[in-house]
Amino acid sequence: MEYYAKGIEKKWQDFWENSGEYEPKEDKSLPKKYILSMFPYPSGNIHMGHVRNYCISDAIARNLRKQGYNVLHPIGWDAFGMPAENAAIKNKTHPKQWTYSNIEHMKKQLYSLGFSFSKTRELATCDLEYSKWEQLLFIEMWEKGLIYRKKGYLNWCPNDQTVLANEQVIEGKCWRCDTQVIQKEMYQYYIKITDYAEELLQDLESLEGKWPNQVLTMQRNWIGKSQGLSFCFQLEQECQGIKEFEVFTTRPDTIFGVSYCALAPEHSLVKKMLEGNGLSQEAKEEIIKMQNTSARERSQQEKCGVPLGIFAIHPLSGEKIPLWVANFVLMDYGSGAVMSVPAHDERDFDFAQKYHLPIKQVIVDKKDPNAPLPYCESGELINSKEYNGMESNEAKKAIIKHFEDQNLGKAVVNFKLRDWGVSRQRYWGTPIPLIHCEKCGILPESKENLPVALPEDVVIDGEGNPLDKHSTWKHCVCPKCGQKALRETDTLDTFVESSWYFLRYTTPQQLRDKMPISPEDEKYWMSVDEYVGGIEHAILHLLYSRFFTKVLRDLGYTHISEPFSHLLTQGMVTKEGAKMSKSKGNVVDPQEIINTYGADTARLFILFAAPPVRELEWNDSALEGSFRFIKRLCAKIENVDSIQMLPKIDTSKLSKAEKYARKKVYEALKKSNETFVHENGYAFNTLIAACMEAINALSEQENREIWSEGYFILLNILEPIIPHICWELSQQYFGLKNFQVIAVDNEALKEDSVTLAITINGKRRDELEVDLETSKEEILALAREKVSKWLEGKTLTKEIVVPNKLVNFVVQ
Ligand code: ANZ
Ligand code: ZN
Repeated sequence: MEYYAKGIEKKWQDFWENSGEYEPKEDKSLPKKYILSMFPYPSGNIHMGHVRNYCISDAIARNLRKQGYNVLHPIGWDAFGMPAENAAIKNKTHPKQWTYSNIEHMKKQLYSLGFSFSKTRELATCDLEYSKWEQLLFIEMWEKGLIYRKKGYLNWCPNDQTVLANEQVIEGKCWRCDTQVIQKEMYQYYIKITDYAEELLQDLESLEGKWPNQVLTMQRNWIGKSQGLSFCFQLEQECQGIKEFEVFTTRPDTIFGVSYCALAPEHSLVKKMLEGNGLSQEAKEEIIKMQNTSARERSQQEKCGVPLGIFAIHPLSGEKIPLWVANFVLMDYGSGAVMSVPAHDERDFDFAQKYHLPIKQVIVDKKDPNAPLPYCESGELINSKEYNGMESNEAKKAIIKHFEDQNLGKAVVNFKLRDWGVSRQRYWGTPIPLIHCEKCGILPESKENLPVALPEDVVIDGEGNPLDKHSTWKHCVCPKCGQKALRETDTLDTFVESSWYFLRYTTPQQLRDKMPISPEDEKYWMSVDEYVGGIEHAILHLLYSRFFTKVLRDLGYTHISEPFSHLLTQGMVTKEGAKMSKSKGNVVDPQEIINTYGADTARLFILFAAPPVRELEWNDSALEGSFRFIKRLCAKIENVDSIQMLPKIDTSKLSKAEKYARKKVYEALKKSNETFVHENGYAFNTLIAACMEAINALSEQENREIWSEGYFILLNILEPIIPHICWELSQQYFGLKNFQVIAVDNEALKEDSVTLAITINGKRRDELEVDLETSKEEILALAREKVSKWLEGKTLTKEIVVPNKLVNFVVQ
């Protein structure tokens, strides 16, 4: 058969679509699997990263269908965001039109790869229907007190004229346009993710072994739970009404090593000092300069500080401790002030050296008492009065107890996690459904008026917020008092949309306009059994999705606490060692591959080139090789002339080559069963290699029944990887197109011969292949003959046969 990919692939894609082959079944008594790949941003064209992502999830989904599962494998579009607006500015297109036409184009590209997505569950997050329910969820969260408005300094991209989340600032620059980010004070809406910090941390335990360790660690660090002691230092002299200030430490065991205290430039005590006249003009200017630098910039600067010229009293030793302002103390962590222990903290050490402050050791490493300072680990206490000789952990407890007993301080838990700032001053996003009324304050739009839709007639020129500039859109009436009011003109961070789309997918078409998430369907489909996507989402998207799931659970929308029971993070696609990207000019366009070789070749190459978690280096000749493999499969299968799928084969009469061919086929089948298991990492590359070996072995024998059996099994195994050609060949040669579970014939896997090493006085001389049933006498006779030249003229004193391993001759 001539391999003509284009015709075959179009034929089956049409067939799958028309027969609704990949739509999930309504029957909820069937066992289910929910396989999800992260939805794409409709940038214009699919890239190799998308191809890899969907090849992996598609192979998993197809294999599960074959196992009899009811499979949900949806696709959608993460459709709001800045590129649409940037395109609008550049090309004078409307973001909506740009987005939907990109979606159309990319959809065609995806379907031309034969992915078994459910068409009826598709969605775009910019669909009005999606906005409507997202706004309803937002309002319910607002009513529950989970959303608040607060003024604060925020990252501001002067180019995009928008606030950026910390995570969207990369090395001080905007993640999208690379512009230097500045600090700007303004009102923002925040979602209280910190209310769930403890649960978000705790539940990571249930994902152990199911999510990559690396991702679990990144989430833990991001949440950043610290336990320690919070207490006050009394000032030596009252300073403009202030008598004390609070510090937070995770190392109360080092308290006798404090040599100074450091305050954030925004600390209230520092502000008071700036008002008074205790500081020199020079010092004041220095501090104001610090205040005007973003927290982010400060973290990259060299440590520096200004002495305040005032002192605090050490709560245990009574010593006088100098106070400093330091650029490394953050106002929004702990209490914005620290007790500094240079001997046991890197940062404090550098600072103390720079400003010649005392360094006092209070912890020793018992194994290495002369270790250089700073020594930052636990150890034994010295120079610490009654705590001398205690272990760090013991001392921490004792010191905390002392503070609590004396009412001087208390044990506290702090998190690094900050509330999620969700408002953006952009046009192309979900409008925040809030209204500002002079009389009633800020209140949500009434639910029956949802969705609050974006106006279409906007000027998008890259300056300011188009919704704010629109002449009429923001004018509305207050839902409570009916007076004139103003709409909120901020839109939501697009991470909000991607935090619940997987729940929305479970709702079938006919219920979509009635509710955000259908309870019965949610109950059946959730959680996601395998989530496939890029490691770049290891923190934000996955954390926000986990958070939303918990919030929606508490609002009664879902019955689960963790949305993704397994996570598979795919590696990057690289060329010449670098990630494929437009800026590097090393992009391979999937469309070209499809045009030249067909979808199956692209799929086979992607899954054969590397296991999913690894980096995948582009390789033109391997692509050619994949194409040749499919052609070879088509050519070799012509040996099959029967419609027998699994003929009864009398194995007692088979030749060696025939047995070997069956063995290779069943080895591939066994490998297939092992490959599609999360814990084994879906190593499709070794599965494909096993199929190649099986085809070679099948070609080296001429038993037609074995060909039938072999190719029937191989088509079954390969269908998840190269579906079009497998459906075509299955139809041509086996008269049917459904794929099924085939039991492994363990008899066929048995070895019928073994290779034995022949050693003389323990030294390897040769080897010998014998049938498994060969007797010991026969083996020895054959072995003696094989190594006769080494035995000549020697006296054989002993002959040893270690079954299935070796024959040893002892000679003198
Ligand atoms: C004394 C000390 C001695 C500290 C020592 C550490 C080591 P994590 O673990 O990240 O929570 N700290 C407290 N508040 C701070 C702030 N607002 N800005 C900058 N640093 C702050 O870090 C807690 C430690 O970070 C605290 O423990 C405090 O320094 C510092 F050998 O107290 B430590
Ligand atoms: Zn009102």
